[in-house]
Parts: sequence; structure tokens; C-alpha cells
Amino acid sequence: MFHDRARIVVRSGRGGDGALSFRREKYVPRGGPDGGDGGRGGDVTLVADPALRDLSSLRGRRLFAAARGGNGGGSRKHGADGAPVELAVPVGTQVTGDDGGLVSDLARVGARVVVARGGGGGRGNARFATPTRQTPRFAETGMPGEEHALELRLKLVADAALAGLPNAGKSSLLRRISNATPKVADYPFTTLQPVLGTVESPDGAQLTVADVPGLIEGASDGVGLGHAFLAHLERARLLVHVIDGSDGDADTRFATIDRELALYGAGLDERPQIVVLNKADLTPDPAPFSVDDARILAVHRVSCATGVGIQELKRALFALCPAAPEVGDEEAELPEFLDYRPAPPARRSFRILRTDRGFRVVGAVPSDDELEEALRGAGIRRGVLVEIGDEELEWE
Ligand SMILES: Nc1nc2c(ncn2[C@@H]2O[C@H](COP(=O)(O)OP(=O)(O)OP(=O)(O)O)[C@@H](O)[C@H]2O)c(=O)[nH]1
Ligand SMILES: [Mg+2]
Repeated sequence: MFHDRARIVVRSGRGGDGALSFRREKYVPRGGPDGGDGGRGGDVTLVADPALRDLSSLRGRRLFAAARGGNGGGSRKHGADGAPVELAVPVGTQVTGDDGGLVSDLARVGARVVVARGGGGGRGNARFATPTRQTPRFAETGMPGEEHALELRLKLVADAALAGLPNAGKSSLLRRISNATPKVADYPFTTLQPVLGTVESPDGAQLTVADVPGLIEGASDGVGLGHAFLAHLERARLLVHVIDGSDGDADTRFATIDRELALYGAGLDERPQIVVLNKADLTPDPAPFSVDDARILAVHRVSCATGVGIQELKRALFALCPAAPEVGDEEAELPEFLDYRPAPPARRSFRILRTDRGFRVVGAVPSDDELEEALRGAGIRRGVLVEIGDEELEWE
């Protein structure tokens, strides 16, 4: 099975706590503060890996959690950073967050995005020593990690994509022009999952072409295989509309597919097209194709069975496929090729310090709920003292 969707939960590590510690040496009655800092919590990062075909490797598991940072220790010992988690996803994976908004689009090989940022480590009390405060009796606790529910959706990245009715000969064409060997058979819906092929020109240029399942009238209402797989056409800059041209019905077939492209949306009905009238071997004298449309850059009559017209079509593909946007040309790339938007680091308007009596809260606390969550995260227990401003409370 080809899985182009997955739902996962990612959780970054909490930062380790800073240590509250004083130097103890023989014959030194009152050593200075020497509590080290806590380590950073681990991040969860997605990386676009060209070796992956689809999202099936993420489907067995739901939660991906990075490790928490280690606590600081005495003698200014720093806690270890929490081990990060790196998840490989196929190139073309789009990530949507809890609120349904696009978080990131890993459209290029090696693109990375941090989807859950590890919490910062707390500072140990050694860092709070000043000439006027030589024995700071507090240390910061670590910052919390983040947890997000994400939906991953693969949209294949191809230069061109084949579209057409079942049995038109799309897979036969991909076999003819590329290194891919999708299944071909004389019944509709032979192709059940998208296949990518690489087409090479004599001078060494390459184009990737996607073959997707056939579309039929009503696909937008779920007829046939539906049209969800048209997501794999969204990034293609050129559509190759394959039509069985062996009888006089090519114009009607063109219109049927065109309607489905428009109903799907995402601008598919505005893409430039090459129309391929296939199965030329079956009719020596075919009816003309008479659709006149500015999107149609060229019409080619071919036979995937005999190879007639295939070389000319390949040349046209290289000549007519619109150039890829330049890497770094943000205006051309965004929003379609957006591939990195870092999640903002967790920020808080207050901090929680560990003291030798319990906890102390400093800064502006937005709500009781938030404070409670933060104190729980810092490991508070029943009966422990919490100082907030001049107030002293006992945790229940
Ligand atoms: N005579 C002839 N038959 C062809 C030609 N191209 C494809 N076919 C046949 O048409 C049938 C369908 O071909 P496919 O390539 O599987 O068609 P498809 O468009 O990929 O079909 P789906 O995957 O079902 O959407 C097969 O039996 C092919 O052998 C051609 O140029 N001439
Ligand atoms: Mg096919």
C-alpha cells in the first residue's frame, strides 16, 4: 500500500533543572554556589529523505517523543542535552498543525523542520551569584517541551504529471519515456497508487513525471477511485493529458477530465498541458482533435504500442515544461514551495525557581491553570512551599 497520509503526535523534551548546590571543601566553612545548568530538552525534527517513497514508515507508531534534558549537578556540572528525535519523511510531505494551518512543506531533498522544540535547561545557582548576593539559594527549573498533533500529507514533487481517463495509456506512456515500470493492463483502474518516473533527454537533462490513477466523470463525488490522488498533481508544473485517440471521441474525453480538474481545485485547471493522443496504431486516419485552448501548449499523436511519436513527445516535454523556480527566489517559491518555518521556541512570562524551601515563582503569571501546569512540570508535590511575590502557599 501507498500511504500518503499519516497522523502523529510529536513531543519535545523538557529542559533539565538547574542545580541548587554549594561547594563543600574541607576547611572551607561556607563554599560558594556551584550548581550547574540543566541540559536542553531534545527537539523533534522532520527531514525530507529521498529514499522514502511514502509515509508508511510512520504509520505503525503514533507518539514520537524526544528525551528530556539532564539536571545540573554540583561542581557546576551541566546536565546532558536530551537526545533529539529525527523522523525521515518522503520529499513533498506537507505538515499541518493542531489548528489545521500549514506548518511546513518539505518539498526539497534534505529540507528540515523542527516540529517540537525542546525546552531550555534551567540555570544553576552558580549563575546567580553577584557581589551583593553571594549565596543564591535558588536555581531555575527547566522549561517545558511542546506537544503537537500533526497531520502529514505527501504531495509528490514532479515536474510533470499524467492525467487522463482509465485505460488511456498513461502507465504505458510512462514505461515508454522513463525508467519506471508501472503495471499496464487492459482494464480500467490498473494504477492504484502514484508512480514517479525519471525521463532523460539525450543531453543529460532530467524530468520527473508522475503517473496517477485514472479519473472518471464524477470523481469529485467519489466515483471510481475519487480524486484525492490529484494532490499528487498539485506541484507539477505541466500536465500531460493522455487521451485514447483511437476513435473520434477525443474532444469529449478532454472535456470530461478538464471538468474534474476544475472541481478538484488547487489551480489544476489552469496548468499548462500537453495533450497526447495515444493508440495511433489502431486508427490510420483518426478524427482531428479540435479543442482550442490557450492552456494547450502542444498536441502529440503517439502510439505507446509501436513507439511512433514518442521521441517527438519527449523533446516537447523538455522544451515546454516550465522551468522550476530558482532555489532562493522566495517570491516564486512561496507559498507553493515553502519548506521551512521553524516553530517558535516556548516562551513564558514567568520562571519557576527551586529554592531550599520549595519553589519560587517570579515574573507575571497569566493564569492559575498555567501556573499549576508549570509547577507540576517542575515536579511539585503535596506539602511543598510555593512563594509567589510576598505570599507563601503550601501545595495541595
Ligand atoms: N493498441 C494500443 N494499445 C495501447 C497503447 N497504449 C496502451 N495501450 C493498451 O491500453 C491498455 C491500458 O493501458 P494502461 O497504460 O494500463 O492505461 P492507464 O491509462 O495507465 O490505465 P489506468 O491505470 O487504469 O488508469 C493496455 O491494455 C495497454 O496495452 C497503444 O498505443 N496502442
Ligand atoms: Mg495506469
